[in-house]
Amino acid sequence: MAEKMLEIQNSLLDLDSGKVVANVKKALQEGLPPLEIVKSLAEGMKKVGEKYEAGEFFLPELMMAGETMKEAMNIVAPHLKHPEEIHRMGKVVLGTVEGDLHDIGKSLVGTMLRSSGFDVVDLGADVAVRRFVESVRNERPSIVAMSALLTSTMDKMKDVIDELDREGLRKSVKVLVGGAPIDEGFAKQIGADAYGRDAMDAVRKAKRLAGSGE
Ligand code: B1M
Repeated sequence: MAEKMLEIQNSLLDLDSGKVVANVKKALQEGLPPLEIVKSLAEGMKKVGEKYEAGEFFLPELMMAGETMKEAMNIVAPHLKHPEEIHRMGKVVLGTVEGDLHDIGKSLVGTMLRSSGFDVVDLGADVAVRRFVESVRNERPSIVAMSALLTSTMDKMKDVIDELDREGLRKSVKVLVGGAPIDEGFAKQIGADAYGRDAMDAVRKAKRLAGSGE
């Protein structure tokens, strides 16, 4: 299994989307756990990020890897679902905050939440503060989940919380935050209810917030 997982990671690092798709399909056919495939893709993406930081990759490579990751996730996602459990855990409104176009981690969190039984309303990336607030008003979720990947956009999370407060909606919803620059301390500082370190931790925290966590 470890070898297959490494193949998936390496094909993503090689920016060979055809090979990534083929490797993912093959892994599914061979019965490898879909969750392990997702973890391999996320690990591959992390390494792509490291290459970018080391000056070995540039924006076009990042974009290519991002698109490939999404394509691969679309193939794996249906295999993660357990239809009989869907919608039992409550509703989550999810999005990447305003000014921030990074949506791979957010989508991964959404996929994992869905496969754990949450009904996820994914607002996408670059979601305006007002849109989060209106969605809380209209969708009546039990959790609003926000992702930020840029230090310049993370404060938008506080703007959403403040706006929810002003509109009298804060008490009706729990706030879950995450993303590379976010940590427990920041989450506390802005008044969020929980911080998710990664997609798995986000599910764990969402379950806890929904009252059925470990
Ligand atoms: Co950008 N980017 N990017 N980028 N990018 C980062 C974030 C950066 C750290 C790279 C770097 O310089 N080292 C840096 C931010 C620096 C900072 O703010 N401190 C950066 C920059 C600067 C930029 C631009 C400004 C570059 C430019 O234009 N000059 C620009 C900004 C555009 C904008 O948003 N307005 C930009 C653009 C892009 C691309 C479009 C090319 C592409 C995004 C494609 C897409 O998302 N559709 C991109 C990418 C791919 C990255 C890196 C390389 C990888 C991000 C990623 O997808 N990781 C990233 C460097 C890095 O992270 N090492 C970088 C894989 C993903 C699975 O992980 O998103 O961290 P991640 O999600 C994790 C956890 O964080 C967590 O769970 C996920 C998985 O377990 N998590 C949550 C995320 N959301 C959560 C929510 C939760 C809980 C957990 O609860 C709700």
